[in-house]
Amino acid sequence: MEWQKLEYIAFVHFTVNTFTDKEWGEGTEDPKVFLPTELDCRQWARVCKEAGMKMMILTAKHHDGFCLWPSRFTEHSVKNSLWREGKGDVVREAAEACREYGLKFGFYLSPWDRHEKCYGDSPRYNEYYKNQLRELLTNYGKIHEVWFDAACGEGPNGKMQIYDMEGYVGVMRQLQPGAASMGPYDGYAKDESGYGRETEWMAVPRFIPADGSLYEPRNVGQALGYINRPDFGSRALSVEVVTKHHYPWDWWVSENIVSIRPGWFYHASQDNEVKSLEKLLDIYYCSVGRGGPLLLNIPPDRRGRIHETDAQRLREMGKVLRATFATDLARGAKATASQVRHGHAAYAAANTVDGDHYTYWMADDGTEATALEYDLGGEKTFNRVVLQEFVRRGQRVEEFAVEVWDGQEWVEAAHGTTIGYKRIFCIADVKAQKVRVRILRSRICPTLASFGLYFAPPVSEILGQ
Ligand code: FUL
Repeated sequence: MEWQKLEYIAFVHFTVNTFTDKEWGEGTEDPKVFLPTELDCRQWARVCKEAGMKMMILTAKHHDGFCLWPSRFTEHSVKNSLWREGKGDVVREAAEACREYGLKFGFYLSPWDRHEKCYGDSPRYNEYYKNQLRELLTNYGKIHEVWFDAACGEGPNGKMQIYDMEGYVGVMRQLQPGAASMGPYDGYAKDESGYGRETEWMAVPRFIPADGSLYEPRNVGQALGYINRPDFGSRALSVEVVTKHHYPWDWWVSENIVSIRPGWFYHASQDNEVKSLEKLLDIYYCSVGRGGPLLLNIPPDRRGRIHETDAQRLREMGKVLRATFATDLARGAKATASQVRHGHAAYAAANTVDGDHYTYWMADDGTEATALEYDLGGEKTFNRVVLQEFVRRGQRVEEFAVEVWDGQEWVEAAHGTTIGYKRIFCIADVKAQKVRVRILRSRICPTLASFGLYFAPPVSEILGQ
């Protein structure tokens, strides 16, 4: 839950590809091609901070196998580049910059390695990979996320490496128990669009294999097959998973990943293809606003800096988001619920407008449809509605509506299916004193941790254009 609260995260793709103009390196690159002229991780961190991001995830090693830190286990790293005369360590500089700017730090370590000779000799390579994991998890302070990328482009004649995913995750749990993993069983990326689903269930059937490990690619693949089904999360499919296969469900968050440019790595030819502010805001509302974190990739250029265009876009995005969510107009509203669990104050409606995500409203067992009403104490104009379930008790709501009192009757302002960790609705400006949330369907008695109303001024006004 702490990890989900980060919401908006930077992905930083940087390696030899930046200098060879590739997306996937071959693994045969000369380390000397890695030569940023003005590497400045503090500039990356500053840009992330200004954008409102809470964490940075750096590609410590991409598929080409080149290490941005001087790993003891390979020569294919910054230590054989000319950058800082082979004495540099990008991972260290990035981790320190993040600490200085109050950002959390994580890394991407590609299991697929096109350089390492022992790749394909499964036990040996697994040991190599775990050794690198140990270096990164031991020498760089607190790590908050590890990205185990599932990509592998080896063809049928390529080397067949069986990843010891369970072992990899085990090393992470042992050395950094507070870190989340992208890959087996904390998060997953559905695609690379950055857009979450309209109906998003943060759950995945845990395929318990008769033989072999939980993290065996086949099992993960089977899980992903389910996740990508259009009826994923439906009652029917959920029942099928449990009754037919006897699989339990795991909490598995969909991480929304996308790059600010067409490529994951920097290419000068894409300088004019940086996503517009409008597009980035749309992605934000359709990712964070649908309950999953947004990992927005910002690739440093050959200088080792975030390009000015990207930096400017991110600064604007930060400004707009800050101005939009500056004041919660529902905070402290008079809140009532048609029903409160056991009639107890611990579950009172007021808990949804106290600004504390750990207090919540909850209905009685057996209640699946109910409503909460808010009196804002005066007319307020708003155009953003934010709801959050108390996900420590799981995700429950299947359909809900938000209505405003126009003086004569209740008028629907928003209607949705899932709420989950967070749901944000962008609606046309509406002025009202009374607002109500109707839970129309819930899988079990519903909870609500917070209800918020905001007014987003026009972007041109925020940016002074
Ligand atoms: C994919 C990789 O193949 C891409 O290069 C990129 O790193 C993306 C985030 O994940 O699997």
